[in-house]
Amino acid sequence: MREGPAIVVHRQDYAAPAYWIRKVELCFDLDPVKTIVSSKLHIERNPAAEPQPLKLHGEDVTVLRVMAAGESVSFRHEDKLLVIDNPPAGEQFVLEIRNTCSPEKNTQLSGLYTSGSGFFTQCEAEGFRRITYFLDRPDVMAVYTVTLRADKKKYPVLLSNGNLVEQGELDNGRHFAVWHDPFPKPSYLFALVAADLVCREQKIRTRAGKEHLLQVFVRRGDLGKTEHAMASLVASVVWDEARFGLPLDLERFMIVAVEDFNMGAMENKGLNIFNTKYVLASPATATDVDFAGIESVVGHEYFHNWTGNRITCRDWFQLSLKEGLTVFRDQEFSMDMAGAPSARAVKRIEDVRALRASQFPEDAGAMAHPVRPDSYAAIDNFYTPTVYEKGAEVVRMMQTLVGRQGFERGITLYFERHDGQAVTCDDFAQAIADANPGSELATRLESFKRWYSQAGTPRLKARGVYDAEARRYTLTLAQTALPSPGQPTKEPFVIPVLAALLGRDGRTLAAERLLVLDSAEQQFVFDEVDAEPVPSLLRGFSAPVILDDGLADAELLTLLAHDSDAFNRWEAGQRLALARLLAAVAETAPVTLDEAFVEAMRSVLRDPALDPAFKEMALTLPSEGYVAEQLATFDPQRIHAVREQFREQLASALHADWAVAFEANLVREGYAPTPAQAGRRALANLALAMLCLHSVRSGNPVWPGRAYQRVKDASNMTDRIGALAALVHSHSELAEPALERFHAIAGGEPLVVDKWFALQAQASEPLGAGQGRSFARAKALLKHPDFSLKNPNRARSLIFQLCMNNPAAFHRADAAGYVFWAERMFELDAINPQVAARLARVMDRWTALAEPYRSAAREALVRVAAKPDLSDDVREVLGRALE
Ligand code: TYR
Repeated sequence: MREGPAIVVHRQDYAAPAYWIRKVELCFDLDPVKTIVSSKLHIERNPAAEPQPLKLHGEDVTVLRVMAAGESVSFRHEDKLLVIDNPPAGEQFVLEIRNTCSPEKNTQLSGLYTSGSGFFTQCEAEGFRRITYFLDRPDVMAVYTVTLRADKKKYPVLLSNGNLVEQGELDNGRHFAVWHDPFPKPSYLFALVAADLVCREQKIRTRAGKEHLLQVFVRRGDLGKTEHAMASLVASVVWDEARFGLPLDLERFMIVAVEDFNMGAMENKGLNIFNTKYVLASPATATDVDFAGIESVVGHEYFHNWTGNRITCRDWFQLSLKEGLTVFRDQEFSMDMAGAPSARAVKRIEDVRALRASQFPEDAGAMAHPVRPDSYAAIDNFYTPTVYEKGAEVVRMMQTLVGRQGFERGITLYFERHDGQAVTCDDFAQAIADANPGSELATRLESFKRWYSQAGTPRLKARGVYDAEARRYTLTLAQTALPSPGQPTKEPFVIPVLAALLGRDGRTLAAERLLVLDSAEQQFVFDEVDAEPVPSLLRGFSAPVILDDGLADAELLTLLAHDSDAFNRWEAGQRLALARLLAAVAETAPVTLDEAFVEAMRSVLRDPALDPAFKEMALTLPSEGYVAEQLATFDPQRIHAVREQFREQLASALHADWAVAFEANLVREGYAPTPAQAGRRALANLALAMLCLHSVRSGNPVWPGRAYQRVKDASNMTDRIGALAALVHSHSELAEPALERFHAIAGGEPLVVDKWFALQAQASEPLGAGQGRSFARAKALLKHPDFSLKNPNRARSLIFQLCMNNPAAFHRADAAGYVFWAERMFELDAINPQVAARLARVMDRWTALAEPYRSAAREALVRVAAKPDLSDDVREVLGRALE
């Protein structure tokens, strides 16, 4: 924390480092109160740079001694830098530093910290400087040798990156281990672990015939929950080699689970460190969604070994180079693992739904930034849905433009050119284009790259005209992009539009083809079209845009019933629902669903040919957040009231069908987290929620009774929490006893207790009498003995769920939600600025709130922003919000 304005870093100011560090020898004497770090840095001048002082980054570390070329050297501190004005002459020299840090005091969880009784590190993006002084930037890559010393009894397991070269006993009950990582890496990929852990191991042979050791380390007692993580790791190794020809390059690959962690997981070379949430799973403790999350995060971190570690980022503005690409890869992996085409489609729908829920609002709010940002005050604020999920869409568009094989050729060329280097997003796009000369991408690469430089979600308008005589359909596509912070005007994007034409009866009139819009407006002609068609555009969500195709209800109903593209089929249903929600919110229509819509939903629910997972998604109304997103000014209470009333109507109109769906989708075979079983459980849970909703309104005790039984007796967590949610959201009298029961069954298991908090924080706010009950409950939970602000998972499960995922409980006319938020901001920022800055983001769209919310939100923002010693992280977010 610093007085005065934060330092803003600009992408254009990038300069290669004046010094390189080629080799690092690190030695740790681990102690929670005071750890001693000795480092020996083999430094080389960059001959291309002007002679200048050596400036090393450091934060919250205490220097004991600095020696250069074997002699003590004078140094000074300049802000957070350690400056050596006169480093030894010559091209190369050795610098030795001894310093201390305090892992126990490190509540930020960046750098070296303690969690439970162990030591763990998190160095991305700028955590290494919190361990020792260093050139802590990703383009400085070195070979590391690391010695760890610690008490043997307390910390029997000592791990770092690479290969174990030596271990042994020391005096006073201490022991040591020496690790060597042969691959040069940036400091953000360094990791160490010292703790009392146990591990699951497995050997795997890659195609070259080499054997590798895979290990998953967890706390004693958690070993039984590591099977799925290990299976996911094995699958990831196999998949990356099969799909992209990228084999495991290490003798040993380790995953370590830790309870206190700011994010999901971290790809440290050979030593991934994971939030327990993405490692530990058993049918009794984890839901189907958790199992799928583990598969995708294990995949994500493993795939980083090539896309991120072997080729890394030149600077942090290029973050999407590794994250966008690696999200794309983990999405493809999960799709391939899902197998059946319908299961792949379900995964795509989930990904798009997540993009729209988090990235679209970001792109429309105060923190909007390009996939490759131009400036930042705190880089931690840019681990965003834009860099990750929109970045993945940009990579996906490249694949669409060059084809799947062309994309694989592009990846091969990328590694031929850049393996071992720190590069830019431009380098990546260039390699994909160069491997595909003459392709739709290569011919317009410069304009395509606007996806990296321009923020905001483009709007795509599509209108078609059919000429019956000429049997010709002419489609006009036009794009516009709204201004975003610092970008008043935009150049046209290159938008790949996968399109097909359907007849009103559902037959195909024109097979799918790729249209590429690369100017403000263009026409595309379809010949030999037999009848007036219904266009199915942007199939599979082929570009991250907002589509306005002007289709009428009748046409959307055709797509919902017949489109061979499952994504557009789902989308048609969502559009029908959204139109009704928006009309009712604006009070241009009564809050009553029309027959046509209800019957369409009934057909979906009854259709034996549709996947249960698809049905569940098609029958779930667009979220309150997504509805708010469509409006220039929104009233969260009104949106909640309308959506709840629609849900009640669907619950009662389809009552008998829900009962059939519930019974028909009960899974009687043994639990497996497969897409097929998960889909059935999801639909059964939705059905149960609807049945409870209807029962509570109609005073019928049967379904709540069944739900309560399920909370007690379910054989897996998905069913148990599904039943609990059905009771809580329907405000059943059985909700309280069921919550108590659930807490008792949880038996203190942290990840299950998190779910218990999260569900209550998300509890639907009742309409009319009882309104405010959910907020009051969440607030009271702050005092629950199981609650802690220091553990990020726990803080997120209560506070973030309330502020982000329960709009009607949070946005209150009496401003109590905003007061709650402001208080938590103060508390959290003092503990963990990264987590606090994420909480600050709930206010991103405050300017779009209707009164009285808008003024009250502003007041809370101003109050927090006025605090003098805020972290740079929080100040940057609030500063942008109030700009
Ligand atoms: N690089 C990590 C990923 O796989 C994300 C991460 C970033 C983790 C910063 C921790 C952290 O502090 O996405």
